[in-house]
Amino acid sequence: MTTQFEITDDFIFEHNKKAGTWLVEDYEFLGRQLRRRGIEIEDLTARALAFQVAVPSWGVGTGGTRFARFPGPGEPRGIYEKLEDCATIFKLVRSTPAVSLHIPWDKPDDPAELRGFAAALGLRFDAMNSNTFQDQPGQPLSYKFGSLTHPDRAVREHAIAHNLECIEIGKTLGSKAHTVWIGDGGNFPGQQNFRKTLDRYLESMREIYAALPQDWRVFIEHKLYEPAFYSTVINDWGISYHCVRELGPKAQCLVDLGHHAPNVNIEMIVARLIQFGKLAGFHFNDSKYGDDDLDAGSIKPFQLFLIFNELVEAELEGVAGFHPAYMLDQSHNVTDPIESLMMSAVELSRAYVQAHLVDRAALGEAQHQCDAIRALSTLKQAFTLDVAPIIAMARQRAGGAIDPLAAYRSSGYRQQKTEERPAILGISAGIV
Ligand code: PSV
Ligand code: MN
Repeated sequence: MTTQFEITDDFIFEHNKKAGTWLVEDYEFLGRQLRRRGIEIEDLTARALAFQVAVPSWGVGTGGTRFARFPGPGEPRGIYEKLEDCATIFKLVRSTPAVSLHIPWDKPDDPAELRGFAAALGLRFDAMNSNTFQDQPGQPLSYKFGSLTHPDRAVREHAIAHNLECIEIGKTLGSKAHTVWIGDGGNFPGQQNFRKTLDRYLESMREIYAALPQDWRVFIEHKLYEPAFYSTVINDWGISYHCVRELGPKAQCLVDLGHHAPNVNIEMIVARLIQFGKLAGFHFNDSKYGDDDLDAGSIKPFQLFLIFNELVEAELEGVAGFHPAYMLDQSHNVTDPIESLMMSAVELSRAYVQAHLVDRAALGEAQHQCDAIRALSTLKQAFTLDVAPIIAMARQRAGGAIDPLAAYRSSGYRQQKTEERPAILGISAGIV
């Protein structure tokens, strides 16, 4: 393989020198401010250093809508180039050491080799993702009217076999979880029998569950609508919860932030799932109208904070069985995907650190005294504090960039990749 351009540690170090002055000043000032509140800034920086989120293999390609996809220059043309981009994100932000793989979009010919390639870049593999919402070229049976819930047993078996294959690949890659999202549902009243489709789903999922290695989990991802516009089989967290209960302890509910009706109280769903020991983890993104797949924290940062407030509370309490998998799931249609994923990872670190700022004793007291205003202002006090110096310091200490966006842009990475990766026709690198 010819040498590929990469952003070096030296480059990041030199870039940081320019931003370093203000960082030390701001960090010291914030440290003094926090000390007045009885908080030690170094404890928060340690939290920021520990926070990790996986990036989606499919997210580094330019996404699209059902109308069009506008490919960007220097897009990765296969999984090896996608991993290069994931490694670039990791180098700059240092909180994204894992990649969540989508099969067959990013199916490796040689999973063991891919694992080695990733490891050499400092990356590992997070949850696997199956795809039975699309027909693959030459596929003998179609998913047009469903996959795991299709009335025809042969189609269901085909979809089950695909999921088992994902688990097999994942075993070689070192993954420990499998995520199942199906697009199954109906577009017209009467098209599907609601009870029968759910029965068939559970029957199929039992076979997938039975194939899980002993130390794996299976994540069930619900979604309100799309591609089915009238009824979706696994439409909300209630159905998802019912299914994971039916399946057993290795099954948990995955929350994709875009998969709910507008204004749904997602943080409360998160709290419920934590309480029931069934929170698998997240597909983080943001949305204004539906499953927009916008960048995390770009539309409703307060909601993101409130979700992390629940997560941090559970973490601090040491709730049994609480180990959520954090992943991004976004579609970058008009931005450079590397920039979007970096900035989203930063937004998640921000929400995580802010949630650690909540004065939990004051909140508990306000709740006990039914003092709604004090409870809200306790949360707002944490949410409105600018913790940028903390997360920038954590990045720098981990060898990442103080200002990842500026460092990335000045590195010329995308221009270099544009030369190294001449476009090939027909790739569909992002979400279609
Ligand atoms: C479906 O909208 C989803 O959120 C699922 O996680 C898919 O695997 C992913 O997007 C990619 O399309
Ligand atoms: Mn998702």
